[in-house]
Amino acid sequence: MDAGRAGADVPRTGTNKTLITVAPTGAEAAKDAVPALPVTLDELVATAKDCQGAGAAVIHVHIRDDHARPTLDLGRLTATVAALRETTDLVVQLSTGGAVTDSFDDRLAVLEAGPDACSLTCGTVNFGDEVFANPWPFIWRLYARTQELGVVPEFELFDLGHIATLHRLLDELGSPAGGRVHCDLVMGVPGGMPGDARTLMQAVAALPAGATWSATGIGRTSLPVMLAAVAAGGHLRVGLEDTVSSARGRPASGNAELVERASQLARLAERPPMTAAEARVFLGASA
Ligand code: KMH
Ligand code: ZN
Repeated sequence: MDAGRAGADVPRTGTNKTLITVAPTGAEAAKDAVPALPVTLDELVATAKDCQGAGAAVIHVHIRDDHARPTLDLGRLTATVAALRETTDLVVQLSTGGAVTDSFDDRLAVLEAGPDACSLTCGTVNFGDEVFANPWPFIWRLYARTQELGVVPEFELFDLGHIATLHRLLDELGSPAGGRVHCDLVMGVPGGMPGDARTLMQAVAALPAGATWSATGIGRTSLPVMLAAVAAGGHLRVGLEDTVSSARGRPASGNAELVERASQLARLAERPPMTAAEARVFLGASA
């Protein structure tokens, strides 16, 4: 693992702009509890347009069925990719994580919906009272399939051990589709790495040389992780998948509010939000 490491002082921004990803829905929050959650295709498209207007360049997509329950139905996923492409310029990143109850085969089949990009979690992690399972053989198959199909993976890292697995994956299978290694540090999951500045810097220091990275903090860790990521020159993921409030005790009005706040911080740091077209170049996703 040491061979691919670069020191914490190596800048990994890759640009003087900030990539903002919105994760608008997730698989965990219930529509009853979070009315602003986009669960229908119309709601998702409206959210996507608003979030692009607020500064997002990538959308991380989970979808729901007619009862607002998480689903990996391939027909719905394919229609969702098409609708988002028609109505926005956003890089469409489908979740291959799904819900903790989804099978490996269904999660692998997500790639057949033809997205620009996908999430690819690099290890198993306790997930509150559940387990988010990502054993090595599944990670290997999923990554190999992204290479075959030309889908750009974003490596989701919930724990420091996941970074060791990312090194092993790149060593064994080589570069991702698009040629860029972009990671997302998912911090503050109960069971994963804590969402604080010290842990963020340790994780960044362990990334493969040349990798770029975003960070997101779950729940109350959202703000500390966002502030630390901006300070360290990283990129941002925000949205109701990760946090449903904009301040203690104040539910977010919607995803666009969370994206707008991230955009303001990025501008304050003089690394304004990337456009979707810039994000495609940055991530190696085709136009
Ligand atoms: N819903 C979590 C179990 C991903 O999208 O790739 C997994 C998740 C990660 O959200
Ligand atoms: Zn997700």
